Amino acid sequence: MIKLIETIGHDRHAPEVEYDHDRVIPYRETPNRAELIRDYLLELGLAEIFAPQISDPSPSLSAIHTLPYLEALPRLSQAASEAGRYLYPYIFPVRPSMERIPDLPFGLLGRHSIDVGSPVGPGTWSAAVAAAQAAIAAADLLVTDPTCLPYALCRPPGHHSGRDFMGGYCYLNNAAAAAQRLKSRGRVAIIDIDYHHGNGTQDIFWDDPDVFFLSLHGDPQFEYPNYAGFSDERGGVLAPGTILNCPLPRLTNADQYLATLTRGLEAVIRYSPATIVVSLGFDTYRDDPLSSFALDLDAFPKIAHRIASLHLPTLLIQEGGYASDVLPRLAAAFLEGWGI
Ligand code: OKP
Ligand code: ZN
Repeated sequence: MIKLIETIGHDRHAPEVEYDHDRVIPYRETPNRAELIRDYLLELGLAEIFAPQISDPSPSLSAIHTLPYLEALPRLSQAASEAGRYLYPYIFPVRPSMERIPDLPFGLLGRHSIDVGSPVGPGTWSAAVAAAQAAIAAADLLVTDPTCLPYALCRPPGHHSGRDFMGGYCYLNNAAAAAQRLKSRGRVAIIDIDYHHGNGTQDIFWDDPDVFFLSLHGDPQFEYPNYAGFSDERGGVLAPGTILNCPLPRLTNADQYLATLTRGLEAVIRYSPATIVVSLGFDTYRDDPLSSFALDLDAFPKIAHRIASLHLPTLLIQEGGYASDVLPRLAAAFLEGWGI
């Protein structure tokens, strides 16, 4: 039985707008994403809610994020609460000559942001921590029962958040927190099937030989996050070959996607991990507002079935997926393909 783990209080993080170049548009990473998926899976009887014991996330978080970053986020939420609005970065101190951080509400924000897609509001820190806690609880559940399939409905998502940065709707890296927790059981492989490259996860485990990272995504030549996700990024000197990036072209269809996934999973098998973390995004769907792929609903059970065929203890971490009307059906199709 699939065990759904919700993010307690995720709706305290709900920015209203995001920037799309010269436009201000409604923020796409909305609270109802998680609610729609939960309601539909429960209605179909595909999953049951698991309410974990609340555990201290600090050991996992301080292993994957830097201390200055972990101190900056709650301070920024505090500053947002005093300002009574969401704070958006607009100055990025990318040069060494801009090291000094001004004592202003947004002073830390540009330093720890890669883009303008992760505004910080009064409830952002607590929601991000709760999402990481859900991911960590999923890992603990998997350790207790390696045959169950924990599914953490993390909100906000995490895979664009690196050791010391937020970006692309992400603040704390939920999948990395789960993987970090699972390392006590042996080598971990993270399989990132969100439409966007998991640059944050790659950043965190770049030099870690105990975590393998496989990502299939829109080619950074044309797609966010643009500055990472190329196939020649294979891991640092301490962990060469532990990253496998599979950038894919626009209009990638199910056959092309599944063929690439199969090759990627062969590399996962060669790595022989003890456990699997899936960064599960549904934005590969052809009608997703952020997607350029051509995957239809039928592709999702097949994707799930291939990953399930590894026959390894696995947990699921929710990342993206923005076609809210089909999102519940995409999640159900994925779980049905898993065959539980
Ligand atoms: C988060 B996840 C370009 C907007 C790009 C960033 C997308 C973040 C996706 N106009 N926005 O991987 O689903
Ligand atoms: Zn995505």
